[in-house]
Amino acid sequence: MSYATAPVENLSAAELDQLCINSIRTLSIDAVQQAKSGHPGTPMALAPLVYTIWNRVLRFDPQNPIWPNRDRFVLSNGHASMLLWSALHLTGVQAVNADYETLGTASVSLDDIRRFRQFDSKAPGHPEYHWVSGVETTTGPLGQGVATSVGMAIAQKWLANRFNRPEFEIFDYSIYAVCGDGCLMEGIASEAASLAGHLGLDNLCWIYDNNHITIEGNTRIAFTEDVQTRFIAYGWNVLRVGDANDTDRIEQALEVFRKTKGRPTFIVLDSHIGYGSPHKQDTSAAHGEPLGDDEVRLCKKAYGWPEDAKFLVPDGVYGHFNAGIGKRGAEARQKWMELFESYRAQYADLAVEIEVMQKRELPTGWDRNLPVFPADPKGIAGRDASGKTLNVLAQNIPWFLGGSADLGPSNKTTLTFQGAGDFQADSPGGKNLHFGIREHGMAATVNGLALSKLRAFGASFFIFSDYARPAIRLAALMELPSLFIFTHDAMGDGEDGPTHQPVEHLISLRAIPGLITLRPGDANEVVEAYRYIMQLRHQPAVLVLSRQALPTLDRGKYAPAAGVSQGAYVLADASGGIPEVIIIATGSEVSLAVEAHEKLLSEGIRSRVVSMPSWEIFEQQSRAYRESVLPPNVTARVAVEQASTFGWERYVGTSGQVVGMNTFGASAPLKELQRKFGFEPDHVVAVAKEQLANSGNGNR
Ligand SMILES: Cc1ncc(C[n+]2csc(CCOP(=O)(O)OP(=O)(O)O)c2C)c(N)n1
Ligand SMILES: [Mg+2]
Repeated sequence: MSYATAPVENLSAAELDQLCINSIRTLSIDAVQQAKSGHPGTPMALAPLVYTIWNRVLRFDPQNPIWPNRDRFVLSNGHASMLLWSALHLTGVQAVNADYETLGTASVSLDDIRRFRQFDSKAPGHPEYHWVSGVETTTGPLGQGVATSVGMAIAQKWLANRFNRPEFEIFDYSIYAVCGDGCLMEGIASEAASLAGHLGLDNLCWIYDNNHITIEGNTRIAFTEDVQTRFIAYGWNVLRVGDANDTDRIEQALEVFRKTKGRPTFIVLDSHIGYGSPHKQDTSAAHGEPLGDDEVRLCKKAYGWPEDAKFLVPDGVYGHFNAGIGKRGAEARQKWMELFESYRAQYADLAVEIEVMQKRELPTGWDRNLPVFPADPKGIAGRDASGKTLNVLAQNIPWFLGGSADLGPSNKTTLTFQGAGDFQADSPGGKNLHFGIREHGMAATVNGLALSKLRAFGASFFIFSDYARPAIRLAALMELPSLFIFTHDAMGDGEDGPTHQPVEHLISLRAIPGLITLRPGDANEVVEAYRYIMQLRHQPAVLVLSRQALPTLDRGKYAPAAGVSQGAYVLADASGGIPEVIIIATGSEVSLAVEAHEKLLSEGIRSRVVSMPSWEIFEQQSRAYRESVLPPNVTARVAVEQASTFGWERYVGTSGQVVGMNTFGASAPLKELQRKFGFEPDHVVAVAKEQLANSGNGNR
């Protein structure tokens, strides 16, 4: 009789291990076969690894997958998602809702696995944070998971520094991330690994599935570097386990990780993709397609599994996971809860802070002392107003921190108040992160911090948002309140020229669902933008700021900057009825629009200026409000934005005009560029008049 169908009491410990491992393998194989789509090979190879981490090592309570001090498990090679769905299912992880309540149902049921990759199944194609409880971060775009894990590791260090007290190790968790060749080929992983090595993040362990296979075949065609030496050079502790089936060796290596101080650990795990498949093992054929019915039977035979059984979880498997991770996790959490109660008795304020943070709420007084900028025609740069606001917020919100990709002095994101400090290996309480010139790694790291419930920002020049975009997109997909601050928003750095002048960036970020893009028009709009952003709990924001000084508008004369919270608002209007022409502007072009408006008024033309810092926020307003700002019957409209004209038809209509950019700009002093590209009051006035003449709905 096969061990797979034997009475559980007859099984040796080794057989029980094998039973669990092969359950992961066969569930993965069956799910992919049933879906006729997916990646069976890597789950077949890494089942022993996942089994070992989850059942022997991970401090994680399946009953409460959001317990703050849990170890984190990241599957960076997200195509191998069946590993995670199997683990979440077999360990009985419970579902949690958006209000952080456990629902009393399985996170991933066997039925979900049967419906792998189908609509509404909790076993989608790739791990999706926010959709499936127990997924720590969304992965699939290779490299993102490992990079995000660096943010999680920084967060643990920071949290430990802030909250741990003698006898109270409130935060002492570890982060495990599994990755493949693809992750390690991607640049983002190199950025993140370099940063992790520099910071000596000894709470971080990456396990590299060294199978020499990617989609096009053997890695000898494109990836022949010495990965181990590379990680040694980054300052990591590098270990190697020569056989992915050797669970004891894997466990030992993980033990070495936990004892290693002062550097992260990189475990090279030599594996065979499609392990057990007589015809597909060690080939790319095992990577991304179902094995086929015949091969499935042969694999099951090789595993000593009933060949015809499908989605079989033999007796004893659930129980064995329950006795392993279930028991260990429940005990660990129970102990922690008790610890936390005595912590609360001694450190009430800190305990409250932890609880507020876990719910993504803000501490009382978070917006006190926010600056108010007096009217000033010379004004102040968006980045400077931002720097002042950030420094207030970061004092009011202890867990609000961040940094720049080496442009802190230029982005004005450096936190300069007493005690802000730098985050380094020997100063893990610092609030200034130095990401180095690694925008992509930075953005993923910010996501890792946000996943750990910190409020975090990363900064660079707006032009380099492209370098961070995949992680910004993931922040939106994950519904994380990450903040990305980008300065030098348009042609303000004139002489730097086209390589430094963003054009298509605004519209391309506006195209990301769920992302809030804000381009405030003066210093007070910057403050209001922050006020809006800080209250976001499930949406990322991109804040786009000017390098150059912008006039601070007289809010006695014009509408209050609080209108920012509606995305767009009537900033300046004509008296005597509905406007004849509307000028819509964002950011540095708002004061230009106001100047043009004043000229039009002086000529007796009823113009209106709409400041529109955020399309997305405006779209969330009621139709009545939107139509009060942009009355449908006023068709003479001009949009002014130093960026691609693409998309503005949405607000100016097909008959409207856009004063914008259709080229990459040029290298010249800003004033000259403004003249050349038409960002001057007289030009805007001329375009407005043209609109009036053409629209036929003006009075003249
Ligand atoms: C950024 C990115 N580029 C390309 C892909 C498409 N893709 C998915 S898996 C894969 C091959 C990955 O190889 P490896 O990481 O070695 O995984 P293995 O086949 O060994 O499981 C590729 C190119 C992706 N998911 N993400
Ligand atoms: Mg591979």
